[in-house]
Parts: sequence; structure tokens; C-alpha cells
Amino acid sequence: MNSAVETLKQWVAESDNIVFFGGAGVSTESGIPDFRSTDGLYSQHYKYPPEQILSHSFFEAQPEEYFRFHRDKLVIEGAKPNAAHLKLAEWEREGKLRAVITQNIDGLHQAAGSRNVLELHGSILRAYCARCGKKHPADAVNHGEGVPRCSCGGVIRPDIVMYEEPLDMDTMQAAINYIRNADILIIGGTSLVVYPAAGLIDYYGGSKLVLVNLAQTAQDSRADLVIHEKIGQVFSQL
Ligand code: CNA
Repeated sequence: MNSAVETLKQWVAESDNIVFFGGAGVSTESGIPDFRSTDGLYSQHYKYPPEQILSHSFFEAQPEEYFRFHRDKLVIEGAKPNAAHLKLAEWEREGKLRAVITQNIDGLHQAAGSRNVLELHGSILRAYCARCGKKHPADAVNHGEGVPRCSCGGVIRPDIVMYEEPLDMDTMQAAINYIRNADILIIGGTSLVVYPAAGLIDYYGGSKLVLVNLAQTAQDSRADLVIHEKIGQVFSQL
């Protein structure tokens, strides 16, 4: 175990107020591609960049293309929580971790047993009618062909926050409160470039800011501990 991981282990052992804030890199070891890694969705040369397809205006203008991408790239059959998801759930059960704040939409934290999960960008495991708001099983969105329709004629959409759409303010405020009051803030698997979520780091005022990310981020210099390794591999040592 290297000395940074050793230090993190020590900090975790002493704390009962850990908050975790993560992104797509938390799930790559579960087989779900992120956006910005070399084998991430940006490098896969889809017809349009992911941020364009996952935008509200694109969804409205070209729903067929949206659903093709959604089913092809966002829904990964059989993906299971990895060591990072499992460790976070364990810390919560032990009373050490207060909240998981995630930009992910894959539901893997809950699958691992985490209960207090703040999903900033929603979840592909929920769906609703874009016209009448009726809730629908996510299956219609995640599987099958073409554009799924509600009995009212509206399009059934995933309960995710698309680009150009606002984040839920209550979820954002709750995330801010957890981060403001955290003893240790561990940020993992996120490039910290997608706002407003990336701005959450500004609310942490403590002295144990930990970044666990494969690639460097623009925020590395602010952290008290930086680990450029795979998060599942790191967390399996904690
Ligand atoms: P991103 O911009 O793709 O950045 C991911 C970061 O994680 C990169 O800096 C990588 O270096 C790093 N990384 C990749 N694998 C690992 C690993 N095993 N261990 C540690 N670090 C790793 O993704 P962000 O989350 O920062 O961007 C925000 C978007 C991506 C959010 O809106 C997400 O909803 C969206 N997204 C989510 C998923 C998902 O739900 N699993 C998948 C793809 C994209």
C-alpha cells in the first residue's frame, strides 16, 4: 500500500463524518464507460458528441437518435457494483459516511447497499412521461426499439437531468450542506468539469480533501491528498 492510501486509511478510521462525491469514473471498473477517459464515450466516435445527444434540445428534435444512444451506451446489462461502491455502502452501515453525492445515473451505489445517495443527475432506473408527468417503468426507455410513448401520446423519458436542464435545487442544497459539514470529503472518478456539480468542491472548508482520480484534474492543487489510481483498487485496500 502506498503512503497516500495509507494516510487515507488512517483518516477514514478516525472519522464518522465522511462525505463522498463521485462521477462516472466510479463505475468504469463495473464496465460502464465514462465520458473523458481514453476509452470513454468521447473517444468512441458516435455520430454526435455525448453532450449534444444528452441535451434537452437534441432529445426534443431527434428522439429516435437519443433513444438509440441511450440504449446502446448508457444501459449496460449486467453491470455490478465494484469495490468502491461496496466500501462506501459499508462505511455508511458502520456510521462513518453521511452521504454519497453522485453525478452517475446508473443506480450502482444503491445496488451496493448505500441508502443516502444524492443523485444530482437523476437515474436511468426511473422514467416518466415528458407531457403528463406520469411515472413509467424504466424498461420502456432502456429496452426495445423506437420512441416509447405514454397513453397520453407524450414521450416517456428517463428521469435524468439532460444538458440544458436545471438540477433539482433541493438535492443540490442537501449536497451543499453535507459537504459544508464534512470532516473528510473524498472526491472520486470525476473530471470536475461539468457544472454546476463540479462547483460543489467550493463548499468544503475542512482540511481533508481527498481526490481519487485516474487522470489529473484542474483541482488537484487544492486537495490535501491526491491519488491517481483506479478507485476500486484503492478502496479495496481501505
Ligand atoms: P468524466 O468527465 O467522464 O470523468 C471521469 C473521470 O474519472 C476521468 O477524469 C477519469 O480519469 C476518471 N476515471 C475513470 N476511471 C476511473 C477509475 N477506475 N478510478 C478513478 N478514476 C477514474 O465523468 P464525470 O462524472 O466527471 O462527468 C460528469 C457526467 C458524466 C455526469 O453528468 C454523468 O452523468 C455522466 N456519466 C455517467 C455515467 C454513469 O452513470 N456511470 C457514465 C458516463 C457518463
